[in-house]
Amino acid sequence: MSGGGFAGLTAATALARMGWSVRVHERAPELRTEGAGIVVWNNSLQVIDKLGATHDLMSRSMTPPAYETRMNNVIQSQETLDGISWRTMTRSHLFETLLCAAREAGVQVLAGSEVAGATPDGKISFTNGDTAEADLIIGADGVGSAVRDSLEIPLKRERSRDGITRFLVPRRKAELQALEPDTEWDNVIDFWNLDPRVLRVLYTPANEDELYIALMSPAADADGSRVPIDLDLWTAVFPQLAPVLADAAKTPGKYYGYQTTRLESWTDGKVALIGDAAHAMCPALAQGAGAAMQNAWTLAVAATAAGAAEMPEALKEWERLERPFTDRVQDRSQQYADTRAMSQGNQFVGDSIETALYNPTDPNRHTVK
Ligand code: FAD
Ligand code: 3HM
Repeated sequence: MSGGGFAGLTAATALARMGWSVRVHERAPELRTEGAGIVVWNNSLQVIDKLGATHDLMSRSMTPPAYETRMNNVIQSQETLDGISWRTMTRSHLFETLLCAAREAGVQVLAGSEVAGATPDGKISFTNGDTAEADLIIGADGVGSAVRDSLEIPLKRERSRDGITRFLVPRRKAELQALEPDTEWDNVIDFWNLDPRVLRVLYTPANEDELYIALMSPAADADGSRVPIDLDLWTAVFPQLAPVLADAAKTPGKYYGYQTTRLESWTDGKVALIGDAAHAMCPALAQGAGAAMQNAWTLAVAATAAGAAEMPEALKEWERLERPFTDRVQDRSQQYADTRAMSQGNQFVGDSIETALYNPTDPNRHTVK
């Protein structure tokens, strides 16, 4: 396995629990994740349950009462998302949960081990000159995947005009309540402003103590996309968030431009790609890591059912069956990024929630009902 992120740890744990001997090579010198908060939905919650990690995941995560959307601070919708399982948390909590599950399953995780590339016949090489062979090689090494690039799989990258800077800050619930007493500060609140200027704050409580805030602006807006953030600008537009914006201004932050990566193929011989290496997407529907975990699980099931000699065909069949679900959520997320239509509220309905509701662990999911 190349990469010990959400995709790599999930696939590794699933395979180890299905009887494989698994080694994860992670380039970073320490095992940890970057970023702030994350939302996970039924599709990945089902996988986490199969990995035996539900108890750990629940311990420092929450389901907010509603996903609220505001335009110029006027409430457009408060979606309670009844019937949909979803959970908010810090990224480090999700990562620690998956790492713990991997270790319990007997996965060997090597930090400071950088993969240089792989070949379709099952050879993997490392930047220190070492090589190894395996029945299955998985490229879960993120949007800049060395495994994918070494196979020279053609890809298309689409960029959007907007992007986001993410922060993890203290909740400061009492201070926020004092500023706006009628607000339910446990909700996710998606604060949009489109006119006269596109600036958005996505406010996501991650647990009792920690808050994830994501500040969106067009890349062309130099002041809006500046890091560290322009505190005067953001506080002028979102005065009700002043205490948490002040915390965000203390950390450097990194502006991330929305983008989608689509590959001609997710597999080549005994090599499969999952997660951002295969299908990075815009975050509007909060499904990048969810789709990564979904595909990690279904790949593990498909590979386990195949013998070593049938691996290339089994991987192709896995892609044929599973990829359309990911293609669709990539397209939808890209469309939301392009149209900014999440600002209208009431968007977690119909086709938009197909991926959130998907259960990749249901063996009958591809049979016509
Ligand atoms: P990564 O997390 O990038 O992990 C790849 C790993 O591979 C890293 O640890 C890296 O160090 C390692 N690596 C890289 N190269 C090598 C190499 N050559 N050798 C060995 N190791 C290597 N998703 C959600 O589901 N919900 C959300 O709410 C959500 N919000 C998001 C908000 C923003 C602003 C963004 C940008 C993304 C968001 N996502 C969300 C998407 C999610 O972060 C990604 O889809 C997810 O992290 C992908 O996981 P991954 O394991 O494929 O890749
Ligand atoms: C959870 C989440 N949802 C939407 C976005 C976005 O549109 O940038 C980011 C997120 O972390």
